[in-house]
Amino acid sequence: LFTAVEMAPRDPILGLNEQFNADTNPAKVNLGVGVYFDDNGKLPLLQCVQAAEKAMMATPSPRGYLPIDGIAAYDAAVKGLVFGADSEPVTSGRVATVQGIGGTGGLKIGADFLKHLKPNAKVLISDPSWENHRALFTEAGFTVDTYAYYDAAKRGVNFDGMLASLNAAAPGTIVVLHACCHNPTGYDITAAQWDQVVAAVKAKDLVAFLDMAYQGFGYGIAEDGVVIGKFVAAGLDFFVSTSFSKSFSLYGERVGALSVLCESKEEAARVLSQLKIVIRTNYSNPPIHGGAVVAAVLGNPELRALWEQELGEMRVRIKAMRQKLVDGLKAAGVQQDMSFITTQIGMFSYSGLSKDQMVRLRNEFGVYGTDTGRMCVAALNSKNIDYVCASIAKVM
Ligand code: PLP
Ligand code: TYF
Repeated sequence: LFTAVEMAPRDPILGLNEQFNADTNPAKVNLGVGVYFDDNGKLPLLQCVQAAEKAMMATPSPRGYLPIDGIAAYDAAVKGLVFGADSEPVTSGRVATVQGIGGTGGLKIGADFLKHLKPNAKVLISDPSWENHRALFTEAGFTVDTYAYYDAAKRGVNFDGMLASLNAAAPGTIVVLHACCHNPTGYDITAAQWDQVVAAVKAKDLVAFLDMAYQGFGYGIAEDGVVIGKFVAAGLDFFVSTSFSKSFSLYGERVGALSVLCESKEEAARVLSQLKIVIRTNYSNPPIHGGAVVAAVLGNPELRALWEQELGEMRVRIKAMRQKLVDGLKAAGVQQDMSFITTQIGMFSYSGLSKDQMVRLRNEFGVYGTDTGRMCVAALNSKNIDYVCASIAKVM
């Protein structure tokens, strides 16, 4: 039966993890996968999460099936975070939100629904993008192409190219946009540029699919959500996937969501009914724990404040590590101006290092980043920063 099955390539990022785990170099540093570690190199278990879990354990609840679209309080909390609790889309009831298995699950529910809705549409992702965007939309049956995004020479976004790509897209094309903290480059477009993107999406009748995997890691929860308001103000219907993997440090609980903004409450009810079919035929209904924790935190003013504080601490620490990286590289003798690292935002830095340099970093120094030169600055800390800087300086 399986003789003709070919060996599939490893996931480029998760494959690196395996290689890192097998590395015996005691000085090794994993800047490959996008995971936030604290200054002690530990994966945080947020205080707000611990407090919510403690309260949940004090009154243990039975584990019946959840509704297909998940915990109602969770879905409501997601709507509030994404659109604003008192926003018109939420109060008018024209947002359909379903709990998803991580942000990836939210993306896949949206992709499967879109395949029914627009079977012949093409999908555009940024060049480059999170690799799973291409794989996920391809597996959902779409032809996936790219829109211009990264400009290596300029160390920033090729915005004219991005706009030209969008303006050249056929009506109905699905455009996957990183709402904030672009993965992998770390370069976001400005608020004024977002206005132009929104205008292009509207003028060309494109379908926007916003991926929000890092809300709160850029400038703050509300600040990072500003782009959503721009699409709402333009009167567009669109998709938003949410991930709490990073913002709650709940990676393995697989907590995410999909929200679809519709024209009316009645339309949202019809869309929701279709999203439920996608879910029902894939995994029936989502797991309880992660969604219950997030709903408990977001639904309690004290815990929510604690979450915002802890998320703020992660955000501030990442920014401090960016500055330390710039300063450390200079001190280690790197001649080139590396200050672009502090103009990037979120968990990643596109370092501009070549594949050869990244391979040397890995093999000679045990410093792991992707072949594309992406490094997770959220995994730097006061103990490994000097070693990382010295290692990069040697390969440069
Ligand atoms: N979208 C982007 C841009 C990401 O970087 C990630 C990474 O985790 C995801 C989606 C998926 O998030 P999750 O781990 O919650 O599935
Ligand atoms: O880009 C990253 O590193 C994170 C983690 O298939 C990740 O988004 C990487 C690969 C993958 C799932 C998550």
